[in-house]
Amino acid sequence: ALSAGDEALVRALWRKMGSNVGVYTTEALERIVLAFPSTRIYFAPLDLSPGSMQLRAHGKKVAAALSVALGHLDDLPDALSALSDLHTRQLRVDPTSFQLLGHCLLLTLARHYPGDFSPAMHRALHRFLTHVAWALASPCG
Ligand code: ZNH
Repeated sequence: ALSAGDEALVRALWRKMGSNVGVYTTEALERIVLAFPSTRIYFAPLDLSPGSMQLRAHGKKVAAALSVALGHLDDLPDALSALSDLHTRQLRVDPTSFQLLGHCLLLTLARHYPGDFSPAMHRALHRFLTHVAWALASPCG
């Protein structure tokens, strides 16, 4: 699991973002499909133009899942089991794409919160996102 210090840093940034988590998650999605076009294949049914309603709606869902994950760091696989099923069995998202999304989210947050983005915050967020990706990418049951 994350260290208490890592968890505290992530929680502090989450509080600061408040209702903007979905805005930044959407920005990360806009970035992933532009910077890494190979990931577009997963999102084929969605309108991927910047600012699209579908992308924003999807960003909000991903943000909500990340917030749930933050509240369940001790039982992530359980808390995310339905989503893990979706990502492994149905969507078959490859591990690299999870890393790329994490990268895009880190970059987005660093741009919006430069003053908060110490190396320790970088590490804490990276660990958090790695844990979530791991829980989502491991088949359950
Ligand atoms: Zn994912 C979906 C989350 C990653 C792709 N997702 C989804 C959802 C959610 C999520 C919540 C919704 C579900 C329902 O509706 O039920 N994801 C998530 C998270 C993460 C992710 C948290 C991490 C961090 N994804 C991912 C990646 C990819 C994806 C990496 C690729 C690249 N997803 C996806 C898709 C979908 C999803 C494609 C479906 C969409 C639609 O709508 O169709």
